[in-house]
Amino acid sequence: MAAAYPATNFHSVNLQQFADDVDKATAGKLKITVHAGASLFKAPEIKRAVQGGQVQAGEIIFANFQNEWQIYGADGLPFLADSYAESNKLYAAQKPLIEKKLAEQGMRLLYAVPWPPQGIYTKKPLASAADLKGVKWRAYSPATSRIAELVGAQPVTVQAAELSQALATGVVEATMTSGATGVDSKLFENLKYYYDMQAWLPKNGVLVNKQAFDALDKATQGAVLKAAADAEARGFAASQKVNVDTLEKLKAYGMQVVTPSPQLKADMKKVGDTMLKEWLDKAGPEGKILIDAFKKS
Ligand code: PCA
Repeated sequence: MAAAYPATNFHSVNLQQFADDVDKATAGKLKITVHAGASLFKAPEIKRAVQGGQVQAGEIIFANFQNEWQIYGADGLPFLADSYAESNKLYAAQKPLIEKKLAEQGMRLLYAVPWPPQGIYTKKPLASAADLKGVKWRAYSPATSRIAELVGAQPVTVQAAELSQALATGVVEATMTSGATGVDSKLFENLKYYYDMQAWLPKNGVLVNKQAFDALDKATQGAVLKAAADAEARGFAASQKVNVDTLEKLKAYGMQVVTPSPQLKADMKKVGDTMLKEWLDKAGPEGKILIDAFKKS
């Protein structure tokens, strides 16, 4: 099992628990070794590695793969689904499409868990989005790069495993991510402000190579699916708890955790509106069906 985030991150802890549950339920017949921290493959390489069978399973962040297929990026769009309840609804609408696409790609979705809501980390205070002009902005996905372009910042794509170093060396000076990654990557060492935008909740998905899964006997497959369903429910609850806890930790480390001004919020909402339009243009009829299903739910 290849994973991209540190072993102490709540997604990784949940994944380890999943592996332990499978071990127990199969009386040691199926052992899953979690390789966290992008130690096996870098975040953007994990999906292909699972598809090609270099590793039997892996955890990805769907939003990283928006350029491959727009539907993967739906949960990375600012202010489309910006609470846990909305995230759940969007997942329900996305899930059948993602399962079908992954099946075509020779994989199977085991479970998905949202990151906590995304906010903006900066060195200097932000009155409005104009204060982001020219700022070296760390992106982790096509959508977070696009946000930078729309506010006039300079996007640099850096995955979480390299974020601390990119900040320490001055390659980047702002980012948009969760409180969880803020704590994981000690963003308070280089940045001073966290604007709690609650803009979107990107999901991680745990995938298994279909051939590897099909090769398991029926009882083992059942144990994996049961442990996956448990991990999904456990992860959803953990994400909400981590959201509260990490914002408290950021404050304890001296970070200013700020409610965005109405102007900043309005500016970012406008960015979100533009991005949804662009996304719908690229996603075509499938995208419209997804958004309609989500809005109706
Ligand atoms: N942390 C990951 C993705 C979303 C999040 O909250 C990151 O910053 O790379």
